[in-house]
Amino acid sequence: MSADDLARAGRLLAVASRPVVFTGAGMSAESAVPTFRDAQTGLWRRYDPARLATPAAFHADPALVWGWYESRRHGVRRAEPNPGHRAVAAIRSRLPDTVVVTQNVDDLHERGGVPDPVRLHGSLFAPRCSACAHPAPAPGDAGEPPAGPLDPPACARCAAPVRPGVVWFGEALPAAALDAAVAAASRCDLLLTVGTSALVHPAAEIPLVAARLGAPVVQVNPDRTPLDAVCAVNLRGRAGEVLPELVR
Ligand code: BV8
Ligand code: ZN
Repeated sequence: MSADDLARAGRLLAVASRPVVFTGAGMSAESAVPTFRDAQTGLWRRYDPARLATPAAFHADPALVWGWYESRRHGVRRAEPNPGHRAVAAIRSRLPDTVVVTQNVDDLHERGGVPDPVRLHGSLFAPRCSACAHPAPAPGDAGEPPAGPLDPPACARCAAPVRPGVVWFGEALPAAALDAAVAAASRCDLLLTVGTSALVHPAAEIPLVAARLGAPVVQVNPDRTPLDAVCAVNLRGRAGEVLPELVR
């Protein structure tokens, strides 16, 4: 990332009043929360996350899938927001019309100072009944993360298995969240995309909505992504290092 690129991105942010910050799993990488495609830990190393994060996998083996999510939830509880999360909160406090849209299911934006991210893929902390959708209490933090399959709790209302409150592959995104994200991208005057491979749809359309309507897109990612083609400035770097520089 060149100083000139950082300066150009800083100038775009300085004149923005309605930015959208669009984040993916790379936002939490420096908080030691593995991105979706990073090597999974322990038992789940041998599973393709995209195959575990499906209704069919939960139906076939609820304990395996619930154990995986509980292991990830415990990992997030032990993680801390990184300087990138705090830089996003600084943008939002400086520009009150900022909308943060996240694909992540951790709570690090909230714990890092953004109380109201638009959550496209749900949350690890909002389990619900797999049958009647009755909200279930988020499990406690006591004890060690499960090292293997763990039977999900039963719904207090209908006794069906409780499921993670995330959007699985093949499931529709929450309509209200998707509508809010598209509306924000449609009226933003800058879209800052951070730590996403832009491979998962329909979330990956959000930066394209902004670009198509003429808003400049600034990308923060150490690697190439399909968004390289539409961004006005490409900051090749890690969120926890680049974002604090950008908001300085
Ligand atoms: C649906 C919750 C239909 C679960 C997740 C169009 C084209 C192609 C495919 C499709 C399409 N439309 C639909 C599909 C199918 C599918 C899909 O997109 N498949 C892809 C993989 C080909 N989409 C769906 O199934 C969606 N549903 O369309 O339903 C429908 C409609 C109506 C009615 C019924 C059905 C649902 C998708 C949601 C899936 N759930 N998460 C869970 O977490 O377990 S998605 C999951 O993947 C995460 O949310 C994550 O954000 C996302 C992407 O994974 P990662 O790659 O890990 O993360 P990310 O993309 O953010 O990449 C990491 C990036 O960070 C990398 O670029 C890396 O370089 C960078 N990085 C690393 N370190 C750092 C960093 N960047 C900055 N700083 C660092 N330090
Ligand atoms: Zn129920």
